[in-house]
Amino acid sequence: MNLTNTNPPSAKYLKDYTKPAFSIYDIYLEFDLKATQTQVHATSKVKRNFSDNKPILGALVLDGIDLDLLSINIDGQAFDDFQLLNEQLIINIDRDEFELCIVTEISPATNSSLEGLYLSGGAYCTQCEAEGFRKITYYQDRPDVLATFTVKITADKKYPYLLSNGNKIEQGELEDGRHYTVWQDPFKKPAYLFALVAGDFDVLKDSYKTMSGREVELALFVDKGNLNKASHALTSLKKSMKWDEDTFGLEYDLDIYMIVAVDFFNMGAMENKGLNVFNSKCVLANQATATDSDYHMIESIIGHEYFHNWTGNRVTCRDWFQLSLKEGLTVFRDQEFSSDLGSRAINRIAAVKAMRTHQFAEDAGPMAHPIRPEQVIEMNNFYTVTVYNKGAEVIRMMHTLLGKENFRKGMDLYFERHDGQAVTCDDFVNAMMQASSIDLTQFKHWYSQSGTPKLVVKEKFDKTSGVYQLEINQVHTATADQDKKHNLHIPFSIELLDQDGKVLQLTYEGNVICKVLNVTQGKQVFSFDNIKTKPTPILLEDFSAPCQLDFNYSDEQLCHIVRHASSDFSRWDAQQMLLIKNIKAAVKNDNIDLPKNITELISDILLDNTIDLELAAQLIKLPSYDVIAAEYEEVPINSIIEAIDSFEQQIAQTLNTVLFDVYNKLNENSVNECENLSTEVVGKRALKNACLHYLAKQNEICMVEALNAQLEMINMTDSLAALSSAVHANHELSQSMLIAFESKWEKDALVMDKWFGLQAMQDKPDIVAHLQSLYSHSHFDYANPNRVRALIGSFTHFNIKQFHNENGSGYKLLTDLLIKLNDINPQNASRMITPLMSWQKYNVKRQKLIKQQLERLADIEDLSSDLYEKVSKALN
Ligand code: B3K
Ligand code: ZN
Repeated sequence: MNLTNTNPPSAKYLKDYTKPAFSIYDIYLEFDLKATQTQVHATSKVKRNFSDNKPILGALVLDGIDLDLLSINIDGQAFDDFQLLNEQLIINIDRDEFELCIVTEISPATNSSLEGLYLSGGAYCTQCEAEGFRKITYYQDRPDVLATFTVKITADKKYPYLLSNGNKIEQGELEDGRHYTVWQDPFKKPAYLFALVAGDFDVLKDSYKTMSGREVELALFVDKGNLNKASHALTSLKKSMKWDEDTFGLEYDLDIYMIVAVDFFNMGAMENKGLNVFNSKCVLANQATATDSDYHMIESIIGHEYFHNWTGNRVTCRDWFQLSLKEGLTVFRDQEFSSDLGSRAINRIAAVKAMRTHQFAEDAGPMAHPIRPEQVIEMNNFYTVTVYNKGAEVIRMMHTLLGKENFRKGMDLYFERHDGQAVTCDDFVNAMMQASSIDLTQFKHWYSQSGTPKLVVKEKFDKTSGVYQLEINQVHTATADQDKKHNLHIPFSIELLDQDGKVLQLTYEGNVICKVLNVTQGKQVFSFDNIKTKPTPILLEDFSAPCQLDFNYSDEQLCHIVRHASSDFSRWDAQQMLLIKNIKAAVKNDNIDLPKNITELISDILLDNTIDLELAAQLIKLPSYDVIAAEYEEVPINSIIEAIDSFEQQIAQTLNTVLFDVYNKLNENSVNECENLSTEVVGKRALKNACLHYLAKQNEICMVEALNAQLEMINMTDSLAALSSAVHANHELSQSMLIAFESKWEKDALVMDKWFGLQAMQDKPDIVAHLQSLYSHSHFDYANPNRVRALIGSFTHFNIKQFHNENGSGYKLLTDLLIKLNDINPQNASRMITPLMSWQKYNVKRQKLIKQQLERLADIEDLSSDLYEKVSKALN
């Protein structure tokens, strides 16, 4: 390993936080946009900070990367007492207040990192979170420096729209075909919320009347020709604005809210004040090009970015270690929004799946970190499932412990105290604690402790006394980043079902017991009386804490819950446990037959006329490979894939008639319902396509017809389901279907991403060569993260068998790509490396192969800090 040869990037620590000696409180930015020579004039008002009434001594430290420094002036005079050191500009000055003017030049056209100011297709746009503003000008690029921004943008008139944060206060024409606008944002903000966009767009406009009666202009900017895909996003925005008013009493604060869709973007979207920038994938949708899941995803991301206006923008983070302050809370808010608008159970199932597969894996691997990390090399590496999704679970636990009303009081107090400030996670918990008078001192360990707690539960029933007991043990194991662990305060929600499936009231010695048990010690026993026969417990109900559950359920108990629980989530959860248990048994015993009680259960679900159809779709699906893999220390990759495949084949065969009947019934009206997005029709499509997934395993003539008919449809959910069922089943039709799909959609980049994804999921021995040939496809572009993820991300995440082929070709393919991306776009490279990070989970042969590839990465001369942090952690 060569990682130590160069000057390695160093870590920053939470414990080292200090307030800066100076703060910039107002900035006037002027951009003269040119592809390779954009001049940026930054005029800042700077003031010295005080601590305990004493001035903080020290220089003004500004961050800057890839900037050409043209001049520095202080209070109108040229200034030269500065140093340029390690991507910082240090200004040595003994004044307490002054005006600083810095002129720099940057090159948006050659900036392929998609951070700072860059060109996406034909439009200029910016991405500054976390630390991208330093690629625009020298500045205090840290979230605790809040300033008012005024921005003048000058550009050629071939960019008709020149946008920035806040309100437009001026615009005008210039000579030689140029024009300008001036924007002013009245709200103080950190630099990471700055945005600039310049381009030629189609615009969808609307307006929203806030709860206090103010009219807000809404504008959605999309590439020319895409207006027919813009309305869902705008409708979602209005729903978000209303929901936040109804649920939290939070109103939008500017006169205009703008969203711009761009094709080249590293993440889903960015919540810049008043000017969100979105990955086009997370905005554009119509029934012909987007699936029902795409529609759902768009609604939730539009909501998420909108909700940041209060949780993130009005109240922001003191430092980046506090990222979960805004992200965990905002994910919780977007999950609640989706649950209030759609099905709560289906949304909860999706959130829990993400936790159990991705977050638990992160906790178990070399990148393990608490939701408030303590040390960071590259901040962009910490926009993780832990900070976001586990962060949201931590907020949800507080919601459970406090109850809805107290939680709302806590939110109100948080805004009352901290509006306009940059604060910490502790500030948030303190507001919750004080508003509710509930002690959250022990609970705070959730912020500093990494790892997934395991809850080992044992039951005891005494028929004579009618007492039922649950003994709950917290087990915490060391993680890569942390040896010592505390016992946590865990809200453990339960229900007890009697033999008829009725919920028993929880009592003990005359007292009613709340269903949320407060687990605070290493070992605790909870007793319940008045129970006549041994009940079936539903444990960790609704995933009331982000923990693993260890309880020795029998198949009968699990079937009882699936059949009788009143909560749809509990039914799904029990069904998962039942299937996981049996798939694991099949892995161990080399494919035992699928137990009859499982096929019966699936058949009964299919024939149930009263069940929610989307839930039924979830209940008949087998757990994914990831879910099963998470159960093992050393993952038996091929045996898991074979066991799942064998169970699917058995279900397809045993239940062939009922699957086909249900499929046909649900498909009856589908042509007329192509454009219908109601819950009912979405549910119909979901269940129908879950049946199709099984049915495609058979090459019967009726299936050939069904697959072809669905592919022809003008509804993307249906045509994609047909195509992906055919590909997964290696159906004889799959090749011709892929060709037909490509010729139909070759002009639509987002649909072509779906096609690239399916190409990569094919289980064929020459898949690596095939993927390499697709690098030359006219639609493929290494610089576009959507494309790279569609092709290679799908391969590494969903074509498990071929990616982990013991000839090592999958690992090498990914590493070759990472080496290329290290130069083009380090953030994307760093996201794509995830499947190599968990090398310890595989057999010795694979471990060796993956380590060889990690060593190759370690040897790169200009390894980015993004990859350096991950590769060094993986190899240590
Ligand atoms: N805050 C942005 C993510 C920024 C990622 C920087 N690498 C989107 C979001 O969470 O809403
Ligand atoms: Zn966010």
